Parts: sequence; structure tokens; C-alpha cells
Amino acid sequence: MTVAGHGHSQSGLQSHLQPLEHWSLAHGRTLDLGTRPLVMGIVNVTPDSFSDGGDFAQAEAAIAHALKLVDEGADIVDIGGESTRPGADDVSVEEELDRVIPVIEELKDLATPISIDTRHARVMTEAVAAGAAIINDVTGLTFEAQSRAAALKSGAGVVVMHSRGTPKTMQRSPRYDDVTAEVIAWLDHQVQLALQAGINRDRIVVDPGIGFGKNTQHNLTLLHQLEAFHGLGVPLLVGASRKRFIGELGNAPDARQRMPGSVAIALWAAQKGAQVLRVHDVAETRQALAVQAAIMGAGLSEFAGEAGA
Ligand code: HH2
Repeated sequence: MTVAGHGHSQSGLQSHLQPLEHWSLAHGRTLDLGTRPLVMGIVNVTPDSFSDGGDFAQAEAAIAHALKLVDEGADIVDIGGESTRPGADDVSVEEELDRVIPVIEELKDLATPISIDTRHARVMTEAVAAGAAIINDVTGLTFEAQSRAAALKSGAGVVVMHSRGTPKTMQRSPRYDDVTAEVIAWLDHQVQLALQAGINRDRIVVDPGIGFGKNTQHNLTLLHQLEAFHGLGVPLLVGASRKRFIGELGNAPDARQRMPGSVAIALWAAQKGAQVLRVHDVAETRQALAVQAAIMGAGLSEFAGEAGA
């Protein structure tokens, strides 16, 4: 396919012609994609995530934080039990399940859908059975042979993210000839495999995987060329919140100090048509998006010329 997204991919994806109005999820749920970018709030039930490491490691703290994010306007709450930060150690599937299942069970009746951030087929299956409605896999359903079948059977919405290498190795001098074209080609292939497995297109969302096997320049190029991803014909999720390159660009070595840069990227991504934004700072992001939308909408208002101060 062409990077500009106006060509036909080898796999026949040409659905930039199709409207992307909703995202079909498990348990008969759907999310409206047509109105404004959705905000996915992050809850890590881990002792070692880079951005909020250890803050919500206990189930009660994770549940309280999820409820706070919902209050702040999260459209989705993303629950993860395994840190995927560069250099992170693997945790066992049992440990991951012990961390996330009690939290999902507690939140499953909220109007806000829960997503499970996992690479493991068994966690996908059990998390959706416990009430999660979306599977968010940073390996794009490639980490385990059973992942695609597990995702299919679950009925969940699926985030197919690009990554290169494993969390332990991915930042060892990543190399691309054309990062955007290569990430798009890989996502195109994975979307095709998911479709062939029987997962309906309206369940699939793609994500370039900012920071996963990419250096600062790669991340910036992907963000700069974000619109090219719409050629894949499925909605686009961007997750840059508090990532290391923001610290590098904005002189913020502590991840908790990276909210302003994260909001700047969320606004950029929204302007480039991203349908879902994965963020830690939900209230701040929603406020910034509301102001951005109001300014853009003002140009369309019939009263624009008469507006007072
Ligand atoms: N980034 C992280 C985790 N999950 N999922 C998607 N779809 N896109 C992302 O960019 C993404 C993701 C980052 O890793 P982690 O170390 O778990 O930190 P945190 O969850 O606090 O962002």
C-alpha cells in the first residue's frame, strides 16, 4: 500500500472509503468513534511501570484510580498487569491474572468499557470472561500462537499495536529504512491476519506503538506522518503519554512531570484524526481536547462573526 493511504494495499485494504463510526466490543458494547477522539485512561496494576510505577499495585488502589479516571471523563479504562517498559522483566501469567482479574471484576458493570493490556492469550480470555470488553495487545496478537483465536472467540474489540523486539531488547538501536512505511506494512499484515481469522473489521483498531522499538526520531516521524495510518482503513489509537522521548524533548527526566508534553501530543494526534488516545492524565487531556474542538468548531458557527470578547 502507499504510505499516503490512497492506494490499494496488496491485501485489498481500501477502506479509507468506509466510515469508521463505531468500535464493536465484547458483551454487546460499542463505542461511538464519530463524535470526538476517545480517551483511554491507563491503570497499571504493576510494581514497575515507567510512568506510575507502584502507585496502583494493590487492587484497591487500582480500582480507586480507575474510578477517578472515569470521573475525569475516561471513555475506556485500560488495565495492565505486566509492565512493557523497556528493560522490564517478564511476569508469570498467573501473577498477571492475580493482578488484573480482581480489578476487572470490580469495574465490569461501569458504563465505561474496560480494556485488558496483555500479550497473553490466557489473560485475554479470562479478562474478557471477567468483564473486559477490549483486548489491547502491544504485540499485535503475535506473541502467542493462540492469541488470534483467543481474541476472535472473546468477541472483544482488539487493539493491534506495532512493536519490534521484546520489552527487554526493543530499545537496542532500533533501525528502519522508512519507519512509517514499515510500521504501516506490518500493521496491514496483522490486520489482514486478524480478518482472515474471522475477527470483524469493526472490532479492530491499530496503533503505531510509539516508543516500542523506536528512538526519538522514529517516534517524531511516526507522529508527523500520522495521517498515513488512516489508509489502513481501521481506527487509529495513539499512546505517547509520559514516554521517554517527551522527557528528552521537554527536559523532564521524571515521568510524572511529562503531562504537558503528553497533552501536546494528544492534541496533535487528535488534529491528525486519531480516534483513540491512551493517556495517564485524563482530566487534563479532556480539557485540552474540549478547547481544541471549540476553537475548530467556532469557525463553523453562524455566530462566529458576532462573537463578543
Ligand atoms: N504503551 C504502553 C503500554 N501499553 N498499549 C497501546 N495500545 N499503545 C501504547 O503506546 C502502549 C500500550 C507503555 O508501557 P508501560 O510500561 O506498561 O507503561 P504505561 O502503561 O504506564 O504507559
